[in-house]
Amino acid sequence: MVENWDDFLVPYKQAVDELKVKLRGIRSQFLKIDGRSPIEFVTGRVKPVDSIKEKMVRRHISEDRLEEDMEDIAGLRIMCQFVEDIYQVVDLLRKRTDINILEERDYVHNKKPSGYRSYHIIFEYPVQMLDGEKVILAEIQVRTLAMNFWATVEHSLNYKYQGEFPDDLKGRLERSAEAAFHLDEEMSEIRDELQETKKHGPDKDVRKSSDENSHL
Ligand code: 0O2
Ligand code: 0O2
Repeated sequence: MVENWDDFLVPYKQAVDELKVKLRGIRSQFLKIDGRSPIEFVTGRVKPVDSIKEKMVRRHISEDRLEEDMEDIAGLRIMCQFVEDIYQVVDLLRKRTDINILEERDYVHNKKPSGYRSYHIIFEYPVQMLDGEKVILAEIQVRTLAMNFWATVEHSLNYKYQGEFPDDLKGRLERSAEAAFHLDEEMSEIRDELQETKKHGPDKDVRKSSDENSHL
């Protein structure tokens, strides 16, 4: 039984604070070395007690199984510019020795019926407490800015209307999610084409200058 929620949540808060620093550190390192980072920004939160209680009812989780069965009490989000960045970030996370990944859910290429897309990673994370180490479960959601835009708006509409959308509105929300994904695909294509142009640009210049030389 949870006697005091504030006390129960202390290691989760510690984990979220630590992981925000660590994940934002990846971005800083990339920017320093490369000038571009696959991580655009990072947010995190401890699930509010009301949401924990609501999810316990919805998922039939008893209070004494909370630590084992509720994976997202500590939740982080990593936002990326491009879909490809998501997989680069996931690869980086897989190599880390400070987290132990238990499960990966690829909702990027297997969207949920609502239209939701993101890559979820469930992992164990050790927190140093006064009375020793405590290993907690946590979740990282990795998504593009467009996926985040859709999920944030859909979540707030869902909250307001408690998920009871008429079917036609559900369909429109799903189509909006698809539109957001098309935007992601289009952005990736534009980036690829720009990179191609950049790659071949100097070649053209070389050809041009050698052509010019041949006239001399
Ligand atoms: P709401 O109503 O959910 O939007 P900082 O000072 O920047 O280090 P700060 O201000 O404490 O940190 O918060 P941060 O990390 O910038 O962002 C917190 C917000 O991130 C939360 O908003 C959540 O919306 C969102 N968030 C991050 N990770 C998760 C996650 O895994 N699951 C969920 N559901 N939300 C997440 P608020 O302010 O709590 O309110
Ligand atoms: P919050 O408020 O974001 O913390 P579930 O049974 O769906 O609750 P499950 O199967 O254990 O959860 O995990 P899943 O589906 O891998 O991930 C659940 C989390 O993903 C949700 O947390 C949301 O953050 C996000 N998510 C999943 N589906 C949707 C969706 O259709 N729309 C939006 N906006 N977010 C989604 P919570 O606990 O619902 O809440």
